[in-house]
Amino acid sequence: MGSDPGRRRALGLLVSGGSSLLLGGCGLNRWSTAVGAATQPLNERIEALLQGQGPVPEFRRSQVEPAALLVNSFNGTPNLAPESYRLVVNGAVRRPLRLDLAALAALPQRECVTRHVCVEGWAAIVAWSGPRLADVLALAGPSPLGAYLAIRSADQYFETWDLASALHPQTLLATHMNGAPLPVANGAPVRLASPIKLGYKQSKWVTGLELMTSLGDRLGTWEDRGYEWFAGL
Ligand SMILES: Nc1nc2c(c(=O)[nH]1)N[C@H]1C(S)=C(S)[C@@H](COP(=O)(O)O)O[C@H]1N2
Ligand SMILES: [Mo]
Repeated sequence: MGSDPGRRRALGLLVSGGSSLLLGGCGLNRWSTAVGAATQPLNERIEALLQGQGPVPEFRRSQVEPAALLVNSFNGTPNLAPESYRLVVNGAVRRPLRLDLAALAALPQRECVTRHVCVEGWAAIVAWSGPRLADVLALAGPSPLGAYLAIRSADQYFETWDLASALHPQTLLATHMNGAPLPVANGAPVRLASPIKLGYKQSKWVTGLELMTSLGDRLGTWEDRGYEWFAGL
């Protein structure tokens, strides 16, 4: 942790009102970017309250929009061999894991037909399927002190999430999209998919999950360049 927590808290209280209450779940706003990490703990609590933990209404399978989902990759397209793929789950857990694709397929499979929203101004209804992220984390025995999740990807993309959003019942580690195996361009073999976060939170080519008790210096590939951290929808 870079900054002294006492100081962060004080700054957060000072500037919180306008930034988090008025601008709420918007994808990008310069005000919250400017105050950035200083407001984060309070922002997060307020956004979590506004959002609640209930499931988002879903679409019908007939409503998926395959052509509307634009590929958005910033660091090339890693090709992960399915046989040697392992998902590392570590950090504040009792049982660090290295899961292969068979282990993920053995978990209960969910399908969520939800809207993917990119901050760049496009959206698409997609049917994602795979295990719930919550079920994968549960296998590792998360510590009660775990509060954040760091997500590493094979293209060096990096994300951090609040644990409540990671445990949301519609947050999946998707291995399939629109009824077919996930295409490489969309993150095969495993990507995050969730209707409660903007597209840039939804890491493709996920190789590592680390449960953390506090956020470190890096918040995420885009967040570290000023994009909003919570990025709730
Ligand atoms: N590893 C990784 N994940 C990523 C990205 C990326 O460049 N690398 N782009 C993000 C952005 S901005 C969006 S909108 C979605 C796009 O997903 P898609 O390419 O499957 O449409 O992936 C997100 N996850
Ligand atoms: Mo995006």
